[in-house]
Amino acid sequence: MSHEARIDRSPKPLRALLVQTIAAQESREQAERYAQEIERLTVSAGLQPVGTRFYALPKVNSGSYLGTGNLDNLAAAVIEQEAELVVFNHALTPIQQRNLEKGLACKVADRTGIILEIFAARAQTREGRLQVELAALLYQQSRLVRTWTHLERQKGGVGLRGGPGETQIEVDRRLIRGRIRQLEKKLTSVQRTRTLQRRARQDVPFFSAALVGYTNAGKSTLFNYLTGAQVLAEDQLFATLDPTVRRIRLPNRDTIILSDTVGFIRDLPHQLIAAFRATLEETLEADLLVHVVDVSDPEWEEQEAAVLETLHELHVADKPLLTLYNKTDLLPPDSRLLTRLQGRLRTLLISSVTGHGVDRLLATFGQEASKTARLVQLCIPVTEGALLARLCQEGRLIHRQDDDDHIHLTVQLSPIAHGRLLPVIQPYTAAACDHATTALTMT
Ligand SMILES: Nc1nc2c(ncn2[C@@H]2O[C@H](COP(=O)(O)OP(=O)(O)OP(=O)(O)O)[C@@H](O)[C@H]2O)c(=O)[nH]1
Ligand SMILES: [Mg+2]
Repeated sequence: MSHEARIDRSPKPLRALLVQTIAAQESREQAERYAQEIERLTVSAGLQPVGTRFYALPKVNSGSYLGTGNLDNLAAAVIEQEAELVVFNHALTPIQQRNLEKGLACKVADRTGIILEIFAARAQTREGRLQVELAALLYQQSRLVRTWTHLERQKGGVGLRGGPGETQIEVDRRLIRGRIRQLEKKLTSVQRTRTLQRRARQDVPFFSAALVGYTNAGKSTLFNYLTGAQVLAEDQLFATLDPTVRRIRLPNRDTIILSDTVGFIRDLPHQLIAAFRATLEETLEADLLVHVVDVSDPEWEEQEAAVLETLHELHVADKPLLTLYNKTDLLPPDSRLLTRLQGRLRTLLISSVTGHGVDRLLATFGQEASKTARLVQLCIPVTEGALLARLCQEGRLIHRQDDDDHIHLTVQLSPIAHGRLLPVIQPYTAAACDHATTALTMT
């Protein structure tokens, strides 16, 4: 057996000690909820959390983030817990990261690094992988970190294991700049192809809705419930990365298009937004944004606000928005929260697991779709069977009445279908038809 073959390709998860600070205006309870989130992120990143240290920190220390006293305490905890990595639930500057690594004699990752690591492991499509790699490089670019191993890895991520020495750093920097340029070029070309495909898709005359929301809110569970799709829905953060699109047939027989995409998170690294902007913007081109909120999470209000802020950053905050308060099955039926949320404008209470409220959701989709739809009254000769078939396929037949020579129709069309069919249906609009009938009676 060669030496290469004996190398363990699936090493044990690194033991990660978590650090959560409590800022001056924060309560211990809030910090504990933040700590739960970083713990789940750490697990999603394939690490093994071995405990959390809390530090009340009225002011961040620019050199070591924590200040000397706290740092000594943390260094002792690293030894005690046999931690191989310390994860800060905050953004660290490159200098802070380096000083912490020296002071703790252990690798240090920040919140952005962990999120990038998860994205790197999850990205499936070529575009997704390029975007994650670009995000990771943009993050690395400013960092003189010895931990950096990016170019040695197949996938993105920031490299939590091993890394080249300091002498390597200048070379790395040049390599990073070159690689960033290369990636940007590749992404532009992938995105150009996709724009062409999208144009073709935009011709599809259906109303479209996009699910958005905080990670783990239940978007994919709802998507699967509504479409019968098999998108990975799991109790882990950032289960979904690449967008999926499906058609759904509503009870009123309208067809709409629904998409599921990556979840958002508080303090989403801006490198990720930058790298994913093209994909996100495309998904968010929908007619309606459907914001899924996990109301069983004590932090739901903050999460809702974080999503709205991200939508703002993506310049889609002025789109029609429907809010779904999800996971209501986890709240007691007489909960004050449910009563409070009931009847809020443009919101629905649902459960994607039990299906509670889904009938109202589908009815709302129908109403929203018909808001943008155009009603046309037509009178087509009975000989125009092909046109009749096309109208039934691309629109919804509301009313039909046949006489000897003509079929009188009321058809609902989406704006796009209306635009496309206009040249064909123009001669048969009700006014044109009245004229034809009058002319006929006169002869
Ligand atoms: N009890 C309950 N659990 C739910 C409900 N909706 C989703 N879940 C659970 O919540 C977890 C996350 O669901 P996902 O559908 O993966 O969430 P997501 O919003 O797609 O998450 P990301 O893809 O990570 O952004 C899963 O364990 C689901 O089973 C619900 O209405 N009730
Ligand atoms: Mg998902």
